[in-house]
Amino acid sequence: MTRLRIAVQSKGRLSEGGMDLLKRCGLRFAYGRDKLHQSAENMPVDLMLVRDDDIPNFVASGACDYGIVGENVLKEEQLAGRRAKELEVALRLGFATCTLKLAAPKGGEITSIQDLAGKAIATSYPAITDAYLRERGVVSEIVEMHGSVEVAPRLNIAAAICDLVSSGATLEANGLGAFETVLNSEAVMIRPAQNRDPAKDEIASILMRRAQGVIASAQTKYIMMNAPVDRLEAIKALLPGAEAPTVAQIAGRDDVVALHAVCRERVFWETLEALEAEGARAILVLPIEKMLA
Ligand code: PRT
Ligand code: ZN
Repeated sequence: MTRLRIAVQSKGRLSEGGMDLLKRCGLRFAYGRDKLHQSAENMPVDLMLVRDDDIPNFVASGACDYGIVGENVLKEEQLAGRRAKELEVALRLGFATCTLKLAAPKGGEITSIQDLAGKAIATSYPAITDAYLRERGVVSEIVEMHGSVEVAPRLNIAAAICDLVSSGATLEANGLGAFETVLNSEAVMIRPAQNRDPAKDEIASILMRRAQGVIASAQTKYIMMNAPVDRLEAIKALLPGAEAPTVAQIAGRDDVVALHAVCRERVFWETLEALEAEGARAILVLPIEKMLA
């Protein structure tokens, strides 16, 4: 029987998020994970656990059908002219978000990309960095490093760096300031753009439809409250990303109704306080576990 093979990072920032997403999509894996393979017990899906940098090539070569990888790695492989050019993004997964940024020592002479002309830039993403600068007419020397890129300026290996940033703590700790965003990235599901096996695509489409529900429900909340009838319109207007809330009678009351709504955007404390100020009471915000839109 046909089985879908997905490449997932074996350990690192993409592995936990990737495995978690697949499990939330209903895949169950047997205990006793072998080093390279894992098979779902309840769906025709196998995982291949590898280094993230190898994932585009594994999918492009047909060793795997789909893969979960950061857009930064996909783009690097595509620009470096390897087989990854024939890949496409099937679904954006909404985790492992980060930004590839150019940064240089704070208070130093480099504050914009023009200052990088003729200078050395350390990065793990040489193809992306080079293409970005060339498109802007800046010619620099790219120094390829794999790991601890942030120490390069201090060691005089390079004048600036181009590295991934999430919280910004690493740049801060190394006295570096970012001055240009090169790429925004998140985890994506990739596949070959052409010549896919329709039977495998069918399995993948079930999985991706579930994944869309998981991703959407992670940001979505169910909100319930008692609302004064005369403030109903003002209260509805405060609900973030809610479509047509449900309004229900409360037994024995004609001044207050029960209001239920699905909010497709984050619900902050400020929103709850604003609702309360409009007279809403007994406000509950509940997580949504699964959702089919
Ligand atoms: O062994 P393998 O090659 O599989 O793992 P890896 O070391 O290449 O990958 P890993 O697990 O570090 O990252 C995998 C993917 O996670 C990356 O390709 C990105 O798509 C994504 N990601 C998201 C990040 C970050 N956030 C991130 N902050 N990858 C790396 N970082 C590093 C960054 O390089 C820098 O050193 O974290 C540091 C900065 O973090 P802050 O929070 O201090 O800004
Ligand atoms: Zn890697």
